[in-house]
Amino acid sequence: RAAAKDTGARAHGFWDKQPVPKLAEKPDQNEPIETKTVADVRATPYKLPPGFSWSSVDVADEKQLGELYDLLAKNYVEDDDAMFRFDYKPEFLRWALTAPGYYKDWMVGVRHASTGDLCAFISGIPVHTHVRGKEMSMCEINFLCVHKELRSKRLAPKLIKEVTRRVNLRDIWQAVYTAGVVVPSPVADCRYFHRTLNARKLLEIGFTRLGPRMTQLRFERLQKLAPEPVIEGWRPMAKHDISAVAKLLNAHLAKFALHLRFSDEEVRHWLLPREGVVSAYVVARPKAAADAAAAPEAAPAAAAAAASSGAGAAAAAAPGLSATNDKGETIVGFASYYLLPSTVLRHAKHSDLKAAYSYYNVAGEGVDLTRLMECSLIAARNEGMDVFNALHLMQNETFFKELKFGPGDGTLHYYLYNWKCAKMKPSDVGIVLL
Ligand code: NHW
Repeated sequence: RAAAKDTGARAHGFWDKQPVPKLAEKPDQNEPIETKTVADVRATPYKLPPGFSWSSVDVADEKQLGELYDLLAKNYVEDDDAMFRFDYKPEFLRWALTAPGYYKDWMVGVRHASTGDLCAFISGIPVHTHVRGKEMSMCEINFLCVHKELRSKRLAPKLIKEVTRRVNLRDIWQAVYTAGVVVPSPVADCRYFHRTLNARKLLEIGFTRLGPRMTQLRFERLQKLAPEPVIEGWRPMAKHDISAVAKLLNAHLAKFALHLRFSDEEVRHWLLPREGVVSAYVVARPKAAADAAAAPEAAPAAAAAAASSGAGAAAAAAPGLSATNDKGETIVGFASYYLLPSTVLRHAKHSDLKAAYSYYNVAGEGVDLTRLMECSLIAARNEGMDVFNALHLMQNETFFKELKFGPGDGTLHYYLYNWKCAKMKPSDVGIVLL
């Protein structure tokens, strides 16, 4: 909350010198802020304070993955009241960081020279990003973390400059990232919404409070969901759905001013279910039913046209999308969420909060987005999740009320590095970061 109130009045010793728009600016271009070549890039790493050394973290190595897990589990993001801290599990980190085509040297660690302990980290992975109709190879930045004992020593700017150098050496000049804090300058601001799945536990840990005149029993009843998903043809996504999901997803994402493009390999990596990490479902119509409905193929052209006209969420009314999978079924819907628990700090009874986060969802031909998301809520509840979180981006706002999501305290700001463009509405944003 405090961060969201930051209006930019304070000086930003580091960010003021970076190729990012100033907070007071209202850009209307769609272009890089600076243009350089690889020959302009410093060939050697930035100098660290004495006693520290750079160390690329090999996340394919169990021991190093464990070291990264420990650093983040104790020092990564907490809420404003320090009640919860993200607990990205090792398996999750491996998934998040071994993106197709990832580079080991974009996993930038800092170690204590004497003990070898990992004490700071930042990561980058390669992505194909579209910004207002322009496609670019970018770097997606995440997991910036400095050990609690080393805070406020300007180590974060060092990490950011070093990862920028390594990304630039691969001839990539733009990055996309999100943060709960305001620095120069967000391209969009999205709020978190929460849907209770385990009412009693959320009340016990203080995640949720009862409103006036609400009893726990009434609250529990209000949040009740059907025992099983309610859409016919809903089933876990399988390998034979990969190319159909890629078609459906890319056609859908083209509706948003800011989105990624996924290759089949990336869909396999990011969206095939991984137990305890990411869950994904499709709505599949059997071959015969699909023939009868004569569903058209995914229509990326129409969607792209809607995006370039800036139609944003209005494009939701475009003709329904569908794609045929490797078994001849027609895929008309797709839903996914990732599983990211938080540690409950200093609580006598509970040690973790099990949260599902809405990831990518497509309601295609004949599928209603609200019903699709209701199925996701039920699936997440059946997987033992306590809460289902979603940002108010893409078309998410359309189902919050009916499905009983409530607004949270947190705002997540979206950023582009070395890119100047007009600010976006949350409904223009089609990227979900982990
Ligand atoms: S956001 C999660 C960030 N991590 C956490 O909140 C974990 C807990 N906190 C910490 O570990 C998801 C530390 O407090 C951190 C700061 C490390 C956050 N984004 O070293 P100093 C991401 O990972 C600026 C951007 O003294 P510290 C995305 C701050 O404004 N800037 O602080 C990351 C100030 O600069 P200013 C942030 O507390 C995106 C300076 O750092 C920031 O010891 C990164 C202070 O440094 C944040 N979240 O350590 C940018 N937090 O100008 C990528 C603080 O205001 C850019 N700061 O004086 C693109 C790079 C690639 C480009 C490729 C072409």
